[in-house]
Amino acid sequence: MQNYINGRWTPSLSGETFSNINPADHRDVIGQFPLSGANDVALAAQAAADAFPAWSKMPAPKRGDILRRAGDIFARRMDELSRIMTREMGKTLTETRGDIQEAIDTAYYAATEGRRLFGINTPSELADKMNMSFRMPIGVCGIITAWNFPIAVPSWKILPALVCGNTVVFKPSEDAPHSGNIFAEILEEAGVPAGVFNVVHGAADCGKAIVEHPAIRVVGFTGSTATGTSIAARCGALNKKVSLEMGGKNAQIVMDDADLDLALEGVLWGAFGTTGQRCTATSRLIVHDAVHDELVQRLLKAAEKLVLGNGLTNDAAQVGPVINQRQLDKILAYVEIGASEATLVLGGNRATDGDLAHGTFMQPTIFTNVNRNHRIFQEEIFGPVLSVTRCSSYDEAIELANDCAYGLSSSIYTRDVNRAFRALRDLEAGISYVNAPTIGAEAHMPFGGIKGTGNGHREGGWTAFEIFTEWKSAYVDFSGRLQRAQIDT
Ligand code: UN1
Repeated sequence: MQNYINGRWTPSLSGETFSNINPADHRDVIGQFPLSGANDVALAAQAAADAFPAWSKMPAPKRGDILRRAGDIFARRMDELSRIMTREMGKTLTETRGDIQEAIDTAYYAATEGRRLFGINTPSELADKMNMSFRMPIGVCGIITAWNFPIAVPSWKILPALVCGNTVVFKPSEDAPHSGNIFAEILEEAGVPAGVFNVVHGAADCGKAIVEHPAIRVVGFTGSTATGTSIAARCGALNKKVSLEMGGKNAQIVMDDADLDLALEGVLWGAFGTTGQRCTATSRLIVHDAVHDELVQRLLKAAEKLVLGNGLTNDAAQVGPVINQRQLDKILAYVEIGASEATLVLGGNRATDGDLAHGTFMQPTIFTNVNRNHRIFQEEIFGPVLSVTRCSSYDEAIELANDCAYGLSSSIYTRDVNRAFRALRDLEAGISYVNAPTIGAEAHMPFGGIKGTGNGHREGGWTAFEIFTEWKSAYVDFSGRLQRAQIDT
């Protein structure tokens, strides 16, 4: 398996590689991928810079037509690609199909945006003069993403960047490189010209080279807050535009008047779907005293029954593996911390029954009696670990939910319409749900968070186009004489 640079599949210049293994079965080696460095990034950035003039001058509706075809090809290759994705990152086939569907939605949205990309005209303050403003592409965009949504999250960045007329250097996660290559195959088949889209595989060094390369004008990053913050500092020094999607510690509030069946289904899906490995995953459950004991009891019963397994070989599997040993170790360390501060009521161990022993599986884990000072209440764990905290009023619930360094997603279960709208106003998060879990954002809505989660940008929907364009203000004076703004009024 190779890099994709200037329309050609090439190994890394150093010849070094890394292994991609199946997290559900570590005996299954998917392939060796190039461990690329700054020299490989330089080749890709040069190819992208060379491809920029022609691609940026192609009419946007034509670029949109190419992306529509990419959406069609993603749909055609759904079965095969979902299996490739499940094999390399572990979530179930139902979920990897959803991941691809999100890219299809994003492709079709970007395709139609090729015919919009609206500018704004305003009246001039002077006679016989016209003011207009329109979007311009920026140049080469460096895209660095995580492994948990190997197709959807890259699509949120790459497809808007391309339809706006930019070219791209993409570094997929080392834990999901195969999906990145399929992305390249699909864009090539759709008609994206050589050099417009490039894939460079590698680790932190490779990401750093993307951030540093002078031809790369925009950096789009999804990953940890620590890495994102250091990328932002570097981009600040280099005067690059940077869009960040980072950590979350998302809370689901359940009020005393909630539909408990619904709240239970919501938290099971939000906390243990994708093995809790979403930036939007529910990691805190804040429950009103009046329903706390009943909900917790029912939650324990239901979570205990969740079926862990390899999504490729076990159709009944609901919860896949944790991505790798490093992440499993981190989760287990948090379980130890949690056990010293709160009450462990479910799970807490690596799951090793039968075939599970071949992978990095983690039991769904629940803590109760968690308070706001506990580290498991405050810190992102990124695994199937849920903290339950009591509250005695709406105000306390909101205060608890907001007592957190992150601000991505949030949710409230209540039947009181006034309370629901108050929560939409009061929750400090980029995304809030009423009577739905914290996961499940749709491709045509702004996606992103406040506080430690982001840096003010939103992917998804119409807001993604703000990241990948600059505005041009244009003035046309058709008076035939010098008119001085602010002076000849
Ligand atoms: C992520 O975890 O980085 O809302 C993205 C959701 C998905 C996207 C998650 N549509 O959970």
